[in-house]
Amino acid sequence: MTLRFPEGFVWGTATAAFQIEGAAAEDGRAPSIWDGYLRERGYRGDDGDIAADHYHRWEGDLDLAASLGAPAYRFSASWSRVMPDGRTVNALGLDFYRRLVDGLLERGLTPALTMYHMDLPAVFEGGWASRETALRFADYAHTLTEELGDRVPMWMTVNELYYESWLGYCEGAFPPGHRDRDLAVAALHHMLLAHGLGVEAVRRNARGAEVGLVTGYAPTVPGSAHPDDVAAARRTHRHSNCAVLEPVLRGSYPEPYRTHPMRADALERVVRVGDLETIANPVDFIGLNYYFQRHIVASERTGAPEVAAAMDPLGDWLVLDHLHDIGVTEMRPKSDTRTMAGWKPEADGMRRMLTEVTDEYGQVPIFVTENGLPLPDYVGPDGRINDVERIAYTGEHLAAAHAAIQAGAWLRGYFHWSFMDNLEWTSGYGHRFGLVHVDYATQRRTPKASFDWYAGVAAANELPVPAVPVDGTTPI
Ligand code: IFM
Repeated sequence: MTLRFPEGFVWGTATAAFQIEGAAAEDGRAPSIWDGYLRERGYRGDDGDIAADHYHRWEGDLDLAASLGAPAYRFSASWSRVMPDGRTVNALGLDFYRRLVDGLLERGLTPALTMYHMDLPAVFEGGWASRETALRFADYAHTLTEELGDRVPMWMTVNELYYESWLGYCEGAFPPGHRDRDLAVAALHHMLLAHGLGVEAVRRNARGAEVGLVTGYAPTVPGSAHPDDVAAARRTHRHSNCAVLEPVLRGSYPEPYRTHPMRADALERVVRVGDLETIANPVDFIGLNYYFQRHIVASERTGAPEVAAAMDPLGDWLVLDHLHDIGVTEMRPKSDTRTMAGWKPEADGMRRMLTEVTDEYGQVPIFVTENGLPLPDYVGPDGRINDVERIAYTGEHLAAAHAAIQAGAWLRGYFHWSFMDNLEWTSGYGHRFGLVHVDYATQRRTPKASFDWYAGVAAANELPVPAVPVDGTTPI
């Protein structure tokens, strides 16, 4: 038995500039906020100075991508390379993306370009908390689309804006490392505004191209059947998943932002007349990144026996500042397995995500723009990387995506994260997500077993029977 995907389903892989390019100080690139942050607080001292050296090895990397046979290749441009001072175009930086786009087209690959993937130029005072950054993004988007609009058919404006704003400006877990809810709300709004301005640039300069944005989506699961936990999970869903989808698809913020006094006040200070219309500029698709579900309880119920019974006995509560003041606490649920990132693998969350979005927002065209598994991935004595766990994980998630299509979701394609091993932000180089292994000492590339498996799926447009059932029990 196989699971066949719809005709024209887009198979792809994804990467991002800062995570693979390296060449941090070359050809006029200026630092992004991640350069300094990792230097100060990074994992094992890993930084983006060399990364996978893709800036110099892009031709070989694209040859490998072409040999994979998944026709779409998602990558991002580095704003700090294209406009190092935030204002002036750096011809050498822009040239790199010209070469990359041409190289993709020459190899029969479809460029899917993310304008911004977390690596804000360090030069911007106030970062995304400042409206000026969104206005500068409009210039950057204009430059990219003016130069590449005739050759890039698929554009993504901004990646994972909810995580970047709340983790970077409230949780202090990403740069710029702030712990301030007002700043997080301002950052979220300005990133949404940047998205809307990016859509305008595509419409102006890249006629016929499609444009959307990429948002991280984590279905929420109540920690028990108690109505307070169910309500807390719903609140978290509206606060996180809908924080991006609702403004973009409906032109309004969801209720925790409109009704919670702190959020409503913070929004009132930054939203100007016309912003929501800009944010709701019609898009051609929504990109969703899926890695995990969030297990949620009402904060006052963390001591309830049924909640304690569902908890991972070794796990802590995840007391997140950005949810605490809406009465929500995230728990680590019991799980037989966990990914390196600490996430419980739950393939069914993929199906839930796609059906929830369809139920809540109608039949919007969706791409899964990221999904993948971090592993340590050792090279075996035979020189092979036999990443059977990644194959099982991806198979389960694709089966779940297929189930969502059968149930009516308009899923147009799937981009595996990632094409090649890369710098996993604060978790460093040890968390390998790639279909291609990178030996960072030699920069040697070796396709993993999952590369061949994914090539087969993409070529056939169908999935062999998943190796294990879709219940999240794969040993990781
Ligand atoms: O590596 C990241 C990527 O940059 C954004 N989405 C999640 C991935 C895995 O954590």
